[in-house]
Amino acid sequence: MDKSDKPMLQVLQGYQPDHTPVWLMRQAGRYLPEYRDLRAKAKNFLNMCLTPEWASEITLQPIRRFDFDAAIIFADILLIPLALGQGLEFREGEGPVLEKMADAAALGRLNYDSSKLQPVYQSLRLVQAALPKTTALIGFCGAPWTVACYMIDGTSKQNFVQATSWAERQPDVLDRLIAILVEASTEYLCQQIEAGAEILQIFDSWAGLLAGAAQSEQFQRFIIKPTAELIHRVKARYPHIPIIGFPREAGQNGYAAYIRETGCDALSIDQNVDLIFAKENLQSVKPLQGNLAPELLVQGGAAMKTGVEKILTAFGSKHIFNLGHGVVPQTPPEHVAELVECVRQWKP
Ligand code: 1CP
Repeated sequence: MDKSDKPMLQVLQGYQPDHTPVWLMRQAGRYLPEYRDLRAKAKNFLNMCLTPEWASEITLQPIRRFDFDAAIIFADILLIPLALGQGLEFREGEGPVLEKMADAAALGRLNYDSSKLQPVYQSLRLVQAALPKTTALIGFCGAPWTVACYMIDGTSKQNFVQATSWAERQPDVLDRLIAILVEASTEYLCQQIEAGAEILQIFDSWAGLLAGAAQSEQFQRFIIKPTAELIHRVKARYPHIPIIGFPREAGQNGYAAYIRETGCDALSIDQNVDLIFAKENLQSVKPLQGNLAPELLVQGGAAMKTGVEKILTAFGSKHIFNLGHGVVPQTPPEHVAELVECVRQWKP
């Protein structure tokens, strides 16, 4: 494949870029005053996701400010349940609330309506047309397991007791929901590529719920297998588009299985993963992304700098700098600027 002029793509294609690329999960959001201004005008979070002029503007805000190596389209993993016909509301100060799925009968009522997601594709087109030449555009979706968690429980408030109980007590019903999600997510990701996404990320934020030693069979069945299926289907149509997987808090065994068995092109790791373990057992297989603790970005100063340098020293090349999870709202924007500068200036 021809060498791209985007550092993000260079790493994912196996080339060595001039600098380690850097972007941050949740790089658009409430820590930015310009986001809060638009948010106040838009009132409703879903409106903001589904109005291409707003969503594209919000996607570009952190790029203008920090010159990240990648933009991630402003949307949400819960737009898939919305397109499947499930009620979804983002309540002020409370986060997302979905209409709960009471039982297997609720599965029969799901029906994917791709027209509901057209605004996301339009946002991608607007962003792609406005991005600097060396900035890559990331599309994304939630992993089937994580999206199923929200669909079954309705919120994250009860630690997804219902979803984990389905995994335990009615795995066949959960298989059916996950198959529906694999199908819808394949379409969603392929359409994002058509609209200009150059890289995809699959967020499995709640992979950790199935990461215990006693659940390794469930981890295979509800995380590895459906993710591999999703990646396989997208790659059958778009083999050249790299896919980053993020099975958050999967633990050493979980991450090791995921990087080998899902067909992902790179692995994003959370801040609890030991750097030596990651270098020896994961980065030896595929490029890694991560894994600064979001709290260190809030703290800033010497503590943050030390953390950044430890990660850069451990991983050298074959690495995309990022956090171990998303930017939190109380993060001072100046710390983000310092972080980017620190990564850009670093020399092995
Ligand atoms: O302004 C606000 O109050 C809204 C906060 C917000 C934002 C900025 C939500 C609600 N979603 C988003 C955007 C978003 N969500 C992006 C945009 C791009 C970027 O990273 O800059 C992405 C990639 C997501 C993905 C997402 N949504 C995940 C996976 C990543 C993660 O954080 O683990 C999850 C779990 C969600 C669900 C969701 N949406 C919003 C919230 C507050 C949550 C988490 C709710 C919960 O579990 O309680």
